[in-house]
Amino acid sequence: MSSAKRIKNVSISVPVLYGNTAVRLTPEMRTERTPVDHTHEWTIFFKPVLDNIDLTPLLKRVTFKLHETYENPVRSIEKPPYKVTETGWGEFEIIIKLHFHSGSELGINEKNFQIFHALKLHPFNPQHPIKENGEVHSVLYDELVFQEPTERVFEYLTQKPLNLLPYKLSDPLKRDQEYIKTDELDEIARLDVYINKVKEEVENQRNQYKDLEQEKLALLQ
Ligand code: SLL
Repeated sequence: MSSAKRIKNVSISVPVLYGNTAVRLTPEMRTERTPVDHTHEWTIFFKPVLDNIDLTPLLKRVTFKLHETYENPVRSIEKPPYKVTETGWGEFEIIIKLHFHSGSELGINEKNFQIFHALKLHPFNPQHPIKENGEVHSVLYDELVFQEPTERVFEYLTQKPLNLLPYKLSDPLKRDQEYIKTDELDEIARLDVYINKVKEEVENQRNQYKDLEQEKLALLQ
């Protein structure tokens, strides 16, 4: 059997975490090379949820594309841990790109493995308790989904216990669209808070309106 053969009706899901941590720069953390306008130190990272998962047989490197205000904005990391630590003053979007080894036996279309992460320096979720050292965490869960993997990929990824999901391609021609399933739970939690705020506000306005109506009636009497 050739290792480029695909295994039908199977997808392998690799749970991953990506995101950033950030802390305010203290005088002790500064060096003579730290620009004076920089206020924070942050780390952006990408990793499988399980520590024993080794993606290096598949992953050639991970690049983190920073804002162009940074020198050499595209940072390339060849081996785990896939992370970049920097200092700065502003928030921006970081593009995390997973570059897979090519080769028909892997059958992976690498240009589709891109993750966009909004770097957070300041607390952004009213539901997150503030950490004692003021550290901000913006970490998201996602899954790399290998649909109908080749036998080679299947072999790499099933050496350790993983999630095996039954899977059927809705459109075999669109194979490369669907590697990354975005997790929106964090966003939903944020929206929930705002929806409750809006509900409260509507209730306040309604009460104010009632009071005004009563005043009006009193004045008319
Ligand atoms: C903003 N649109 O205005 C964003 C851009 C860029 C942040 C933020 C590092 C600068 C450097 C840095 O913090 N750039 O190293 O010179 O908020």
